[in-house]
Amino acid sequence: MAFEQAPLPYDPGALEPHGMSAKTFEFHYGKHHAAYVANLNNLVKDTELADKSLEEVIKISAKDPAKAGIFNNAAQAWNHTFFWNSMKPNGGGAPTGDLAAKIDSDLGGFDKLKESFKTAAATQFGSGWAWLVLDNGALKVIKTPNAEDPIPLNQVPLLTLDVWEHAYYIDYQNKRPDFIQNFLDQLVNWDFAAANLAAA
Ligand code: MN3
Repeated sequence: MAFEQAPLPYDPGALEPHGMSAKTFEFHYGKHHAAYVANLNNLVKDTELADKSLEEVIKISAKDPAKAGIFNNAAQAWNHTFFWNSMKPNGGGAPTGDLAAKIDSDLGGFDKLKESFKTAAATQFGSGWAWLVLDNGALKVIKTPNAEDPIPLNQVPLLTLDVWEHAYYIDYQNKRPDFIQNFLDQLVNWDFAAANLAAA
């Protein structure tokens, strides 16, 4: 059974008033993300990986340098779906409830989390991702290069931001810090992170 690209959790124009254009979704979801899924299906066709879950494919291929192409496309297929869900129309604001309490105890408060996240996202040299994860029960902000994600590290991803240039070039050109700031101000979906924490 082939892997499928999950539908967007909102209309492709829904984030346009909040700093991410329909044009970006046309390319980022419609071309880049779609290509990772198509490439993955081509690479695992008629192999034992074709019937595994996407998470299993990521874990198995991460350990095998001969499967680097499969890892890159599987992880990018997963990461993008997770990224779309890390945003919502009228996002931003501050976390509440258990997530807010855990940010206070593990990371020293929401302002410190935002600074760490901005630094991780801005200092990932070249392509990659910034993440809020649960690592051995504690919240942590990390960055990963290229397709890499927290799944093979046995960390639980709670939230992510794509900092590949293709994620922001249409709307922000070279200004990655403005894209990161807008994500935190207008797009980030703390309810998604809270649900991931509750399920962990
Ligand atoms: Mn991307």
